[in-house]
Amino acid sequence: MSQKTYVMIKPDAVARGFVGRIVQRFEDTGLIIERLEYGVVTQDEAAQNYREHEGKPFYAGLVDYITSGPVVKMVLSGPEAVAVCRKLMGATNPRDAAPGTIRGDFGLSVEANVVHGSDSPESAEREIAIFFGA
Ligand code: IDP
Ligand code: MG
Repeated sequence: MSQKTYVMIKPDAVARGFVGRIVQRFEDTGLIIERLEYGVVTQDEAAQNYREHEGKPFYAGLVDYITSGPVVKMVLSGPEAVAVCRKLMGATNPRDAAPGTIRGDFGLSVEANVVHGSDSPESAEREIAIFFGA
């Protein structure tokens, strides 16, 4: 059954020139890129996207970082899209992410970890609405 997920190439990866290579890896999965947009995340969008982390010590830094420069926002669809993208991204901390995963290959630190991807179909629906509207 087809599923949608929200993926975002974070500011560090856009600034370092990895957009093409990262988009390629998502395309290589066979998932369909339904939406793709370059832009800057607003404070409000960042707060909505990361509301589950509000109150954590890294929250302020996370919002500052995700709004610090342009990102690439995508909606991908296909079978098990959420899990397929999470697996391709690798562990949250690039130091723990396997080689061959996007974070394992391009990540610098847990803060600058290259990509965001929805963690469930429910999160995906919510995040797609935040960044692309209902
Ligand atoms: P995820 O991006 O793999 O789903 P989450 O736990 O949802 O990971 O955290 C959201 C983002 O917050 C991470 O991608 C990472 O950039 C940042 N983050 C998570 N844990 C830490 C931490 O302990 N210190 C600093 N930043 C963190
Ligand atoms: Mg998460």
